Amino acid sequence: MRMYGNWRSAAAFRVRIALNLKGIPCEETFIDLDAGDQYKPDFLAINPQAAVPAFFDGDGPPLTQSLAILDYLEDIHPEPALLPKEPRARARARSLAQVVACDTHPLYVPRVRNYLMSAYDIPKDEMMGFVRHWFETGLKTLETRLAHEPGTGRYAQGDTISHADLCLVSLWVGTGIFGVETAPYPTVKRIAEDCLSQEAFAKAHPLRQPGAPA
Ligand SMILES: N[C@@H](CCC(=O)N[C@@H](CS)C(=O)NCC(=O)O)C(=O)O
Repeated sequence: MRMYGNWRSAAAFRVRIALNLKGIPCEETFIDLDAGDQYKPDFLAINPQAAVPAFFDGDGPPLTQSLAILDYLEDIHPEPALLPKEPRARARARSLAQVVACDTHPLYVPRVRNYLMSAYDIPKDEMMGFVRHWFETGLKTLETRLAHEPGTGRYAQGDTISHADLCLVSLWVGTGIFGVETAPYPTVKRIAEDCLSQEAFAKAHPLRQPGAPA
């Protein structure tokens, strides 16, 4: 298997963690998002959305969208399971994952940040305020839910790692990159730090990928 990713990409990070947990080898090629390599014709032919990850299992068109790739990995390699079997718990794990992947992460990807600055002439520090606002909104939602819902256990859903944790961690590491304060989110912090202490998460960490700053 192989995929196109980027060291800083939260979406590629989620996929990398699942691959590590399931023991699936995958070769990753890094696309330089800061240099705009996602807009080069060769890459647009792979993903017309100009985004990573783009994931290949054998020949044929790539799979895109990290949550769809996570579902695919779950289908072809069910063990260890990264979604609960019980329908309600499964839906809750997905709901928590989607808070991050559908409603938080899309608001701070490079194309949104760059468009804010170029189309509306918003200075970089104000754009970063926009990013931090949506980070904080996502983290606050997670914290409130995880601290109060009975489904929370050692991990976001019960005592087994699920897609919810992969997404939670992918948001959490971004707090360091974007300078978001973390003290108000102790439950998110507890789960993120527990996950990141485990090798499958640690070796997928953005700062351990080629191209990351030392
Ligand atoms: N919803 C997509 C997000 C994909 C995405 O936007 N990836 C970012 C990196 S995390 C990217 O490649 N952005 C390029 C850009 O915004 O120019 C997923 O979960 O895979």
